[in-house]
Order: sequence, then structure tokens, then C-alpha cells
Amino acid sequence: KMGTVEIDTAVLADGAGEPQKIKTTDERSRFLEVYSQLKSELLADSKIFQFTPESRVWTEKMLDYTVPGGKLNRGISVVDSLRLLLERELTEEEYFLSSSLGWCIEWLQGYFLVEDDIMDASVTRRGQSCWYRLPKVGMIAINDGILLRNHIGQILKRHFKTKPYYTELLDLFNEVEYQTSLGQMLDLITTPEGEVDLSKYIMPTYLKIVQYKTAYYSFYLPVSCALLIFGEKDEAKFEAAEKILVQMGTYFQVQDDFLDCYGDPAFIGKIGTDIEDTKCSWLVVQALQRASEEQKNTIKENYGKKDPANVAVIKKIYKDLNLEKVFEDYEQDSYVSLIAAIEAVDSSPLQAVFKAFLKKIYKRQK
Ligand code: DMA
Ligand code: MG
Ligand code: MG
Ligand code: MG
Repeated sequence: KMGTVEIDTAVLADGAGEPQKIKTTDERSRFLEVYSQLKSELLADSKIFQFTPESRVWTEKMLDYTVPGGKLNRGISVVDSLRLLLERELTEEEYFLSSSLGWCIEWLQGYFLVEDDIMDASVTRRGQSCWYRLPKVGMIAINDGILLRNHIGQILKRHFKTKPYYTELLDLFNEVEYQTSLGQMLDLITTPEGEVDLSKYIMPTYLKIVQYKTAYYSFYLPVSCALLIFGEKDEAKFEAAEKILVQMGTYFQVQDDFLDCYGDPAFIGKIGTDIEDTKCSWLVVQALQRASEEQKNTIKENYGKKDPANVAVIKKIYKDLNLEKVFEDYEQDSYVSLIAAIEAVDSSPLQAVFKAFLKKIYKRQK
């Protein structure tokens, strides 16, 4: 899998020409080289790997399977953001530092996804079986997730310990990991097994879930990493970033919820489970805002059941309520209000950072 580089369709859809496509491909492979280095360092590190070569083989397989196979948007955004903040090309060292932090975010994401797939009973991820679903893995995946999480501290110690912003960096990763796990908790306890309480699926709850489980680690974290390397000291910059990026992350998770139902599994690389899992998805919240009493009863009877027939009933209601159009309008409105919020920020490099990030996700298909 490693080394195979796919073409960024978002860039192509944007009408970008051949040169940018090649640049994107190059960027990915350069970024992936840093992954190989960080992995080798981790594997050379621990005495346990010399004691049992199997543990080394296991860890390497686990890493290759769970860390580098995604879109890499979050990771590469650290590099892109630093370049935009500095308003020039990066030195070798700046490239290495920003991509290492980018990989720490990809590691964090790998960790959360390994655990998330177990808890959501998902089947596929990134076009392959979920890690825990491999016969040799099973519940060992829980500890593999913990290992991934701990690799981050190892990488940060190795490459950032002498940096003036090391404490802030550790604090940032700790804080964001805490926020994400709070979001996951809210996501999971809002949907207890075998119980459908429609009164829980309301917008304020939805917004809290997605802000915590997705926005902080996916959007605020990459830009904050770049700000720290840049040497930003002004707390107001971090606050401006938080405000905009939480809004952007919310939009991103709405897209994720939409794609869970309407995306093509072959293309998005995962099979949706939100209806089966009784999730507080953007779609069900929107549906309940528009449903008649009769439709509400039908939702209550069919939501959260594994049987494809029940799932089909829910999808039919979404269709009758024209949620595809509701989403389309939401996407448009979000874009407009994000651009307005970005243009109100009084720093043009920061504006460029936010716009670049937004461009990566606007109208994404995966
Ligand atoms: C994703 O929520 C949040 C985290 C922290 C992994 P999700 O379950 O909707 O994600 P996915 O659709 O990728 O399983
Ligand atoms: Mg999930
Ligand atoms: Mg989940
Ligand atoms: Mg999802």
C-alpha cells in the first residue's frame, strides 16, 4: 500500500491543470517519506523489539495498516499552514518539523479510528477491512490504539524536546485528545443500545458532539501546530483560529454524516453505520425537524436496527423529506458564512491558512 499515491480529485475538480496535479502527488510522497523515517525511529527504539522480533513485525504492520492510508488532509495541512504563515518556501528543517507534527496528528487520528471502528461496529475503513476485524487482530486492536497514542509522545520527545514551544505542544496534544474523547463519549452515550429516544436528537446536542469529537483534532490542531512552529505568541491568534476552525470542523462532520448515508462506499472507503448505530447524525436531526407525526413514529420504529429493511425505511423518509437538497443548501450557506468569518480576521497570512483548509474540504466527495 505504502508509496502508492492517488490523485487528489478535489484539486482536479477545481479545474487545476497538470502542474498542480503533479505537485500534489510530489507533496504526498515527500510527506510519506517522513512517515517512513518516524516509523523506523520508533521501531529502532524499544528494547522489546530486539527481545521479540515478532513484536517489531506486528508494530510495523499495524502502523502501515492504520496510519498512512487516509487522505492525509490533516497532516499535510500543518505543512501548508506553516508555509502560508511564513509567506515563503520552507527550509528542510521547517519541512521536517511541520510534517512530523502532521504525522503526529495522523497517528492520533489512527488511534481514534481504530477505537471508533470497534465502538461503531464498522466493517471497512479507507477501502480495507477495519483493523479490529482482521482475524489475527480482534481485541488486540484496543492495545494497538493505545500504542499509537503513545507513539505521539515518543515522536514529540525525540524531535521537539529542545524547542522553546515543547511544553505548549504537549499541552495542545493533551488538550485536544481530551476534547476528542469527550466528544466520543457524548456521541456514544447519546445513542444507547436498543433505546430510541428521539428527543435527544436536537441541534444543540449535535453541535456539541461534532465540535468535540471532530473539529478540535481535525482543524484546530493542525493550524495550532503550525502556529507553534511559526513562533506565534499572541493568544488572540489561537483564539481566532479556534473560532473559525471549530465552525469549519462542524461543516466537515456534517459532510461526514451526509456521506455516511449518501456516499459511495467504494469511493469513500467505508460503509456507513450511522442509522444502524442509532447515531445522532445531522441527517436524523434534520429529518426530525421536518417530519410529520406519522413520519416521526416510523423513524422511532426503524432507527437503530441492523436489518437492511429497517435502514431502507429510514432512507426513504430522508428522501421524502428531500434531505439531499437541505444538505446542498447547508453546504452553500456554510461556505458563505465561513468566508465572511475568515475575511473578518485581521491577519492576511491567517486568512490564507483558513481559506486553504476550506478549499480542501468544500464539496468533498470523500
Ligand atoms: C468520527 O466520528 C470521530 C472520531 C473521533 C473518529 P465517526 O464515527 O462519524 O467517524 P467515521 O464516520 O469515520 O467512522
Ligand atoms: Mg465511526
Ligand atoms: Mg464514531
Ligand atoms: Mg461518520
